[in-house]
Amino acid sequence: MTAMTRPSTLITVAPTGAETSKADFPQLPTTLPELVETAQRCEAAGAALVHVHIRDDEHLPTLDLGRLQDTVAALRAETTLVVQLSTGGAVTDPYEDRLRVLEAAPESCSLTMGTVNFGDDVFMNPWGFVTELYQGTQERRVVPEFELFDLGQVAALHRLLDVHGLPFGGRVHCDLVMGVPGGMPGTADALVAAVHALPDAVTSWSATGVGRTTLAVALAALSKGGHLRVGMEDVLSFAKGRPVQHNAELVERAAALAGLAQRPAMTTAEARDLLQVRAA
Ligand code: KMH
Ligand code: ZN
Repeated sequence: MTAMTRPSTLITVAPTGAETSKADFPQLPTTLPELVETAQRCEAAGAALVHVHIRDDEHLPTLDLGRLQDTVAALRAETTLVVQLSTGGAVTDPYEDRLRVLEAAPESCSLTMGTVNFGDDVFMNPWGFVTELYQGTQERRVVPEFELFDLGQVAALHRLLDVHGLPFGGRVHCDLVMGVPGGMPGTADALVAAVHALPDAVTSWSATGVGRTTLAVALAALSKGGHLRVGMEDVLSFAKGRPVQHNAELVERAAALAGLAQRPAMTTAEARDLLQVRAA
């Protein structure tokens, strides 16, 4: 009998986001030293990729290019994590600032495949912006992670790949962002539907469930062979009545679930190979 080898699990940590305020949640990492400390602890706990939103001196979301460059440099110096900058930013960020994120030369960036209601706001990603950003990633050799908030965005990913070809590196990695009010629900049924609709060119996918959908989505993702994203961008409660104290707690739990599924957390070297990011 031959032993069956199971692939390992890419754990992405999204430690900060753009929506939660420092005043409401002081343990949110918003300064560069806090972000670096968080990244180091999360790497030790099993994370291989960090999805980064940064804040200014007032702890408000910013896409300031100098700060982004300093952040990429610090994370590269202090961790071996794959560094992914958010091009989503905050719902108020102008398109020009979101496009300029690529100038900070991350290995990876997020790229959302369409406009979606986002709670009481609207997260704007019209087709022209999506294609301009995608072509920018191809020119600058940045590996995009396609963020999919609903099934319509999966259809848009088919269209993008058909019209503009494969990303830099040749791999197609997606992240299902589930449970956002306005997007697809964070359920196993929705996850299965989205996974079945993915283009054949997709080589890997992760999923994250916002808020109380976090565990249902993580368990469904592992069952369907997907990878995991966790972090305080997406969830602030570890359990009912128990706020998250540190992003590493969420990574540790994700790594434990992946271990139970016999698909342990992958190393950062394995993540680089999976995503085919360019050499730093
Ligand atoms: N903050 C949201 C409006 C991304 O990082 O690309 C967008 C977001 C997605 O978080
Ligand atoms: Zn984000």
